[in-house]
Amino acid sequence: MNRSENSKLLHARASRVIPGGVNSPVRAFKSVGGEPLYLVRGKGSRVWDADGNEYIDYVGSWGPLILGHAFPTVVRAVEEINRDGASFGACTPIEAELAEAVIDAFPSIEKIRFVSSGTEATMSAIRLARAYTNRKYIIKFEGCYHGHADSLLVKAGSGVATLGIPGSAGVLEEQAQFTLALPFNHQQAVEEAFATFDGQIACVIVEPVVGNMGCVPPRKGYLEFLRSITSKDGAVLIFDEVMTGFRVAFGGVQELHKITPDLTTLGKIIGGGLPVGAYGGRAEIMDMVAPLGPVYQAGTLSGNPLAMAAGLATVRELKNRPDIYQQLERRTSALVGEVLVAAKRKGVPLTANRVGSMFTWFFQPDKVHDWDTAAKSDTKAFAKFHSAMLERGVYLPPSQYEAMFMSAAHTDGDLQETIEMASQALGS
Ligand code: KE4
Repeated sequence: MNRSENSKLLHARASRVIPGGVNSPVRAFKSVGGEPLYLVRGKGSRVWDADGNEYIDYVGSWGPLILGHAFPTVVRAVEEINRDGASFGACTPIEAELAEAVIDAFPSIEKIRFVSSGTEATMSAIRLARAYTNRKYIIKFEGCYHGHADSLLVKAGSGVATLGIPGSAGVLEEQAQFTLALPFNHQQAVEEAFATFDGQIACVIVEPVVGNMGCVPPRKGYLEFLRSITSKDGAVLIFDEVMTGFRVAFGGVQELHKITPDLTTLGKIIGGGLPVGAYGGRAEIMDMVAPLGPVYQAGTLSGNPLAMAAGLATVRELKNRPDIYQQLERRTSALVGEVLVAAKRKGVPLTANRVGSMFTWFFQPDKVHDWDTAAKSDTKAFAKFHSAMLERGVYLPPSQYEAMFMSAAHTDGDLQETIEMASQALGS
């Protein structure tokens, strides 16, 4: 049994002064039960908690740490730039350096604006799309998460292509009604929405490979369909690559599928573990953003030197070591496949989706291709697996509906250990 006294004490203290003791809900372990971990150190593929327990980490801070924890080049870059001041709220040379490095990887991006979170990125991209098209309605997909902006915390209405309803307390019906929440991977629902709201849809925002209902790839032809129907109608196509950017490929999903979205949102890896988000795309659209144009968006710490340095060091490392992606592909494919074999041997219904080094094991017998199928998963079985793996020193995301991540720091030894622990956990 892992020791957890210190984590418990720390959580009691935090819970007195922070809602739920957490600064982001998923960290509270509500969907897997038990007490949240309090992590004190990470190095490479490993993290340690306040009780000294060591884990192989497959959360990786929810995606940013593709190089692993405390990657020396990233640590050094932040230390060095910090010595000259952490923030100025003024222009600094490093912002254009990171902008150029990101644009180099994403040809669809002609201009980019840095913000401090993925939420800010998607919220700004939606505002920009509405201004550019002078239209009100937006389309998002059930099971996709784009951060917590009001217009994106919206659930599907009663029928397909009906007005959205608030997905959170505090979101107004008046706001939700302009968001259509459609099933992912279903072309007909999108065709109906564009027919019903012909010429009124400002944008479609999509996680081109979904991470937030667990990993769910697009069906063959689906992204091409979204590109075609938005181009025909004059709606803006936004690829939310906050999670997939530099993750599934150096140039994200748009590189894998050779699709050019109008706008792209990024985050996570481009901050290398520090707070960075970004939105970018065609100059014709981006030039509408203040101070050039009428769309206002701002941020005290946007383009912050520390965050830019961490992101630039990370992106440059990935650029200089393209072998990383082949290595991640090989290792992640082996891990996901071996655990499926172990589950079959133990008679545990398990399927998986994987794109590159992001993946999810779904505790059910059927393939998952949208929210309705994802929601059939046995979350209790996942919770048991999660705690059995924690007991065995493997830290998985505390929710069936999250993607797991392999980093370049994970070794073949880590994989063998994880497969062995999973085999035991599935049998327990
Ligand atoms: P942030 O505001 O959390 O930086 O980014 C929001 C966001 C936008 N788009 C996508 C595709 C995302 O995955 C996210 C955030 N991802 C979650 C993990 N699934 C963040 C973890 C959390 O909420 O604590």
